[in-house]
Amino acid sequence: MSETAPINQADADYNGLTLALSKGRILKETLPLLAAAGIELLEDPAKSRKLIFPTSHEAVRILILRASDVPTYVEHGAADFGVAGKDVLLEYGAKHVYELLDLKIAQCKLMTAGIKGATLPSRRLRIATKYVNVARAYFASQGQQVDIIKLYGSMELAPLVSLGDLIVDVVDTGNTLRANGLEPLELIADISSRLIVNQVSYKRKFDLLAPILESFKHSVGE
Ligand code: PRT
Ligand code: MG
Repeated sequence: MSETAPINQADADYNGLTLALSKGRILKETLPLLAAAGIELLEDPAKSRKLIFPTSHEAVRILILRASDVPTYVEHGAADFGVAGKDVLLEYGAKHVYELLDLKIAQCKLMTAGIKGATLPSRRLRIATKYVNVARAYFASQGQQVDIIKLYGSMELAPLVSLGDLIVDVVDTGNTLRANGLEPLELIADISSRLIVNQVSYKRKFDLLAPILESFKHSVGE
């Protein structure tokens, strides 16, 4: 491992490993796993407008993306590996990547939620969510046809202004639901973040990847 990162980490013909992460809780909870694998950010992404970050590991650079873009970068090989919530993988599908490891971080639950104590109407329900595919599949599995209203965020607001009868969202402490007079209803899936790897990179860059994967496995107790 060299003292300073080589300057070619931002080059288009970069030949090392590119790791895709998202800002926020995934970045925060992935940092200790990276440190254990000898990978440290040289700069704090929270204080930078950069999107490509060199690391202390000369063969690893990090991309900071929107959480929902991580599987796309890995699928297309723009990143060799990445960390993505299972909710994102379920929603956007990630058929062409290897889901190698449950990192057991950023844990939460995908749930339905609605106004506390409210009785649901007997007509076809309207579901406000950014998880349109997950929601459709879940209600179909319950034998229920629903209308989906696609949102990009702040799902908790929707039922309060009659935009939908229920929401589908990830819930951690439940504080956000409670603060808005909502309650969690049905569990759709337990969620944690997964390590995903591009299928070609897994073969071509196995020698570079293997020690990092081993370290991650060790860190999460597998
Ligand atoms: O924020 P952005 O639109 O860019 O994307 P994002 O919201 O998907 O990213 P981020 O960083 O917020 O979440 C990344 C991943 O973390 C998600 O894909 C989940 O796998 C996981 N995760 C774990 C969570 C939560 N816990 C969580 N609580 N993602 C979002 N939340 C939200 C939740 O929707 C609620 O609105 O946080 C809010 C607070 O939750 P409570 O229940 O603790 O109040
Ligand atoms: Mg968010």
